[in-house]
Amino acid sequence: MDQNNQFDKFDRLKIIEIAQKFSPQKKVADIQPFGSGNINHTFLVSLQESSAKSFILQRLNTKVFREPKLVMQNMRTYANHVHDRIQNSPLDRRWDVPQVLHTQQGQDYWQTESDEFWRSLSFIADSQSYDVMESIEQVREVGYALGTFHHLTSDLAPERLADTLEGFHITPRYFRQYEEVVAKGNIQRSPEVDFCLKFVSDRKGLAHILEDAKAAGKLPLRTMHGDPKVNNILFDRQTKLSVSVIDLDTVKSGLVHYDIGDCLRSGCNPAGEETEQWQDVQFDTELCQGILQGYLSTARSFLTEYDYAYIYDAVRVITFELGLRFFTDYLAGSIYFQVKYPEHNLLRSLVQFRLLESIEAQKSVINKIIRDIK
Ligand code: ADP
Ligand code: GN1
Ligand code: MG
Repeated sequence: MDQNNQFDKFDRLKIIEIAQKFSPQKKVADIQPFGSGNINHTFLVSLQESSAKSFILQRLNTKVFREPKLVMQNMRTYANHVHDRIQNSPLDRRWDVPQVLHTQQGQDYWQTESDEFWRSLSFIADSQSYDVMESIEQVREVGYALGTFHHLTSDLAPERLADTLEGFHITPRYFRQYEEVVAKGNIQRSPEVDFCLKFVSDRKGLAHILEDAKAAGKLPLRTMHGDPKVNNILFDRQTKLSVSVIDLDTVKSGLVHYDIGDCLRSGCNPAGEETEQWQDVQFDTELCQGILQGYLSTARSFLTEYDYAYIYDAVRVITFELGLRFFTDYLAGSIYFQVKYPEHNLLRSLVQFRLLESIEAQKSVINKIIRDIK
């Protein structure tokens, strides 16, 4: 299988065979690549019985998640916690958690002879995700979804979750990795690369803001999602309400600010993070207000004064961090994020850096939105 989720006949038959392990009773009809994630390979599995429910099959990227069994352990801890919490105090609307499917041997994964790690999840019924937000109603739902995730896990002690990806969202660490890659030399210069090098050098100071606040005890460790960009939130096709937060591989102990920042970064960029028109990228402050309204409708109860004080920093730090991660990966030869062409990660970093410039230019508007919404 190549990096772009393309697969040939041989792959297809092999993947169908693997999918069958998670469906001991019903025969698999077909598999199709699904979604647009940058890390794992995702397939939608359909079954021959037309009334039977399709499910999701994923090959976990074990270069990223080196201990995939811990990822599954966290998913269980999370799912059990949320199940109990909703049983004890039901939400006033539909909310689903993907169920992990088991093989006939009772395992929640299938490991191949060549050590590929596969798992299956129930398909969240009648749902769909979007790569780019289209309306205020939609972004309010995105905010609601993240707020609900934080609300439901606010009493899940973060120590109960394993660290599935060491260094994930520790911005100074990404900065050190960047410096190491640059120090190796061999950088192919171009106007875009020079722009990024200068951009990062001008904003070094950003990398420490959230980690310093954590060290000073201003921001506590909580259970965080780690990756709540908009296409990891599912919407009900009929009601258009958000119904689930998926992609639970990075649920672990951390700062909820990385989540809030990531949700704003991805939700307030109407051009989307894959646009080729990077120079036109803008941070939309109306969408920002919508996301925060939705978020606070469920998350207000556990936020402190410091939490509010760091929301603006959260959005600029995470945007910087992601731009830095894409740029470093480009310089290192695109070994982490899946790419469709050699300059893909460079373009992605330009999009994030341009978004950050737009955030910086609207600092006072964003801070006013945060003040008014508290
Ligand atoms: P990645 O880590 O590669 O981003 P995801 O877990 O986010 O993988 O899955 C990729 C896409 O597949 C999602 O954006 C979503 O569209 C779809 N998807 C994943 N899991 C489910 C599920 N349980 N139900 C419905 N759709 C899903
Ligand atoms: C990756 O897996 P996916 O595509 O939802 C990445 C996130 C980035 C995101 C940018 C484990 O998310 O951190 O913000 O790409 N996930 C991991 O699109 O690194
Ligand atoms: Mg995803």
